[in-house]
Amino acid sequence: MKKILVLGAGGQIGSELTTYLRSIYGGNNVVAADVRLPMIDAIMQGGPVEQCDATQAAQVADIVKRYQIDAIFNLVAILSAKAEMNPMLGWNIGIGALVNCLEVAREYHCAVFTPSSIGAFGPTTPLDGTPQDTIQRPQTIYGVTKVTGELLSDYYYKRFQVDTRSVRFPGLISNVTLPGGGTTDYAVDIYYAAARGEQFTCPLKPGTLLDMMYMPDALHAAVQLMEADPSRLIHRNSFNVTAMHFAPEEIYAEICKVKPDFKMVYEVEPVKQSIAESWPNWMDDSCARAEWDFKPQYDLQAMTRDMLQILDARFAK
Ligand code: AKB
Repeated sequence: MKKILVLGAGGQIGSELTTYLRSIYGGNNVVAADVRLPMIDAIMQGGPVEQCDATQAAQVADIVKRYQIDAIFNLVAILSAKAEMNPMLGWNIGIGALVNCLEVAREYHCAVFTPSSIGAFGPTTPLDGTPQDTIQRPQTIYGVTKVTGELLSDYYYKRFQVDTRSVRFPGLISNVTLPGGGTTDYAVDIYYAAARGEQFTCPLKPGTLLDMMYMPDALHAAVQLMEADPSRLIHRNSFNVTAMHFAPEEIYAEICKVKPDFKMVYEVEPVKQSIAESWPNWMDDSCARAEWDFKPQYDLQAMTRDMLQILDARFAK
């Protein structure tokens, strides 16, 4: 990758991936694009910025041509719980951006990374040790877009040799930009509540296991996969990747080791609960480890210490 375009650069992943990519490939070689400007200062000041509605093919093509882009990180999506409120919006944004990226990539010879998700699985998937290749019958529109994305990306690779690669991200925990509209968002919100000294209301039942990952591991995984030796890749779209899995009471207990007065109550949100119950408890990511050496650094304890240190410092100001 030499000239990179990040679509959805203002979102939860994009706002950190852009800075990470610029630190590796140089500020001027990473174009940050989003439908809404301005984005955070670090992005606005760290390199080129473009306003782009990724559902408009001409806008994506124009940026790719002008900057001679050779790799696109397509992060445009409406997350699971929000997409259930407006399924057609979820479909049109997710698939609209994806199809445009793939077509532009075919014409201008770009590689494409489009994250998939644990949302690509459903209740008939084996939920413990979810295999790399298994049943994928999601019951959310978000999941339907993710499975479609995996299939289309593989199709463009086989049919047109577009270098498409992807991971199935679990819930991502981060402290720069809030996610918004996801089922796993509670695992971000709980840290903000703890750092602010507030009681946390958990939208999922005790015992609801979900895969999770701290953002630094997710950024590293995305770049590592895109730089991986293609001759080692048996799979492409998409690899299971995970770093930890826990239920609400487990992340709460970990936070209480640092903040013993922290309080959590449960107020279950039925849409989120039913989505969470249809997703894996934990995935088997051995293919990612074998084919491109995926190896996350953060477990629940290390992530909790880091999140609270960063958020405590921010809210103390
Ligand atoms: C969501 O909860 O919708 C996302 C995801 C797991 O893809 N965080």
